Amino acid sequence: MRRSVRGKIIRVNPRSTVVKSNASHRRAAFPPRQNLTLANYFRQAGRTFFTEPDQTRMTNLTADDLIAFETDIANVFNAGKIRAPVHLYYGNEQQMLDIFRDVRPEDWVMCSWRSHYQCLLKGVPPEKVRAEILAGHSITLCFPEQRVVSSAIVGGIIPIAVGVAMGLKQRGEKGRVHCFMGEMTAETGIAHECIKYSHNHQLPIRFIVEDNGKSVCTDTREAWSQKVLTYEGAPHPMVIYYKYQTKYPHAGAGQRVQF
Ligand SMILES: Cc1ncc(C[n+]2csc(CCOP(=O)(O)OP(=O)(O)O)c2C)c(N)n1
Ligand SMILES: [Mg+2]
Repeated sequence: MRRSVRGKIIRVNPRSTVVKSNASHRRAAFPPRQNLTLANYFRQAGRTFFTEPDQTRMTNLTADDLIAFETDIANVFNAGKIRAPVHLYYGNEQQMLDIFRDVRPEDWVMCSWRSHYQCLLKGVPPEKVRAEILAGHSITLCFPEQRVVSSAIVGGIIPIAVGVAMGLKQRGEKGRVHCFMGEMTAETGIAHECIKYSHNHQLPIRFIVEDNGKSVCTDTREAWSQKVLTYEGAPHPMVIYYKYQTKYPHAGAGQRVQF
């Protein structure tokens, strides 16, 4: 275990860390971390709005399945067979599996340009996700049937996610919103406003900040001259924050491909 400025860092798997916050929003003592999934960890700590039991995972996919999917896409991309950008995940499989234990079929999953794992874990058939990626749509994958929506505009998906959550609340409909964003996006004004608005209106939404340390090729902390990012350690009751180390570049799979 290592310490961060705001709290204790816990190892979830060798490639990644989750930060336990000391923030004042905390509603209960943090449980010991051993053998806890990320979702259970946050739930027991009173750090999630969603209190349902978590046998809701919609697929039987494993971390290895997720990695194999991205490896296949990387190979196809490097072979020059995808004539559009791809943004691959790696190193956050366990956190994604944990987060999706608290995602139900009626929920909406809102994503950025990097969304292959979310589509798979929300139950879109892998061959359908693959076909869309090969057709050049990786950066804006939308599957209305499974309630997955993406936008490749930095911050673009966040107000849309808030609107969906507001709609669900106003109509009294079942379902919640899970809005994913990178750590640079989480520092933008639109993210801060949307998170504040959602909290003040108690909307059925949570925000997941995925910190790979980079905004394209720029170090996010250096860019902001900020050692600890705003939601690092998730010092907000509607935010789940996790850190991961990817082996892929921001876009593509490591080989220059001319479209
Ligand atoms: C409005 C807008 N400006 C710039 C870009 C180019 N752009 C794409 S991803 C990105 C960096 C985002 O970093 P982060 O939020 O940390 O997400 P990550 O890709 O690291 O997961 C930028 C600047 C964009 N897509 N939209
Ligand atoms: Mg990033």
